[in-house]
Amino acid sequence: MTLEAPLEFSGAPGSPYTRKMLAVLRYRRIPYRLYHRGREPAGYPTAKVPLLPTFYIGGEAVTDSSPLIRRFDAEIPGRPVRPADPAVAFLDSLIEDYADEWLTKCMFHYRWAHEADAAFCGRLLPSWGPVPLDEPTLAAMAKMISERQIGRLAYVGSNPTTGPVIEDSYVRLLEALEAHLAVSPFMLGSAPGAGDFGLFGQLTQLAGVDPTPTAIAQQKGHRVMGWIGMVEDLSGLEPGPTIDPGAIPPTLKALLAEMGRVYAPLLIANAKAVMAGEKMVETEIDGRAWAQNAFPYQAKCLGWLRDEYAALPAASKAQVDAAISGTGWTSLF
Ligand SMILES: N[C@@H](CCC(=O)N[C@@H](CS)C(=O)NCC(=O)O)C(=O)O
Repeated sequence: MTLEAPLEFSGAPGSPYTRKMLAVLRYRRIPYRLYHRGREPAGYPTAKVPLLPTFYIGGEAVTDSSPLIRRFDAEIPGRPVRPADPAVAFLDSLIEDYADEWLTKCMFHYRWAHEADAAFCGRLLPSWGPVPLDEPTLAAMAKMISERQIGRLAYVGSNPTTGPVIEDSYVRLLEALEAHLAVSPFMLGSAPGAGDFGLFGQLTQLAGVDPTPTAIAQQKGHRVMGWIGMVEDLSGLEPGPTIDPGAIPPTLKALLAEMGRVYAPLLIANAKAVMAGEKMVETEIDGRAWAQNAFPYQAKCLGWLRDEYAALPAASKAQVDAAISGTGWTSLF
């Protein structure tokens, strides 16, 4: 089946997943039409769980960037995002899942747990809309949005216990990315994968919008900031080869180690809590206490990663095992 262009979707500039999908569509050279959230044409459907971005496909509202990337690869020919090699594709899934599910904690935490960032973003988010706002309206919207989002911090696992774990992981990620981007244009070689776009989406905010994490990136992430500017529009890029999965570069290994260090133990503890019907996940991450609400969606993420691992051909599985050996990821498979 071939999907018809332009693809229509709604989203917002402050939504990391909207930015992720915009960059995917530009790289794929797929014509699109982006509606600002709430400004879709009359009568367009609403998704069961309304999230940004929402795509409108065949009269239906469809969310969730990861399966959409795979669907677009399958149904729109040319310039696929996902690597062709199964082992490389699996590493791409790990990176994408880390970005979408862990790095987003960093993004949401810095934005709403730091007073200065919350004050700034509370006013910025409504200002990104297409409607001019007078001061009383902007002030009221900023108050409403900040209060709502600060109230959601608990759901992403940002609290005084986890804050330092989240912030240290962001700094280490920047350092690992900086080292990797000194030797490789993208995470898995000379073509961007879903993991690149996932990281990009979160980093557009962390290292470009929110004052506290952007100041850290200005100190520690010059290549990262340059990379974000580039990934925004890769429509002119002619992709080169991806890495040899039998010989992954040490900087990629370090990056995978950083991702597995924090995200893998969370996935395991969360899945256990969800299976046991418990409301809270209480565990240790990076040697420190971690407590947050259990999150059924992330239990599904673990299931999808395990299914993809189980479906790998034997030779690819051996390559993946070698690539993730000695990292936290091995505990998942
Ligand atoms: N798994 C989804 C996550 C999308 C998501 O969480 N979007 C956020 C904004 S970046 C959202 O819509 N949150 C609810 C809200 O803002 O009301 C994806 O990959 O697209």
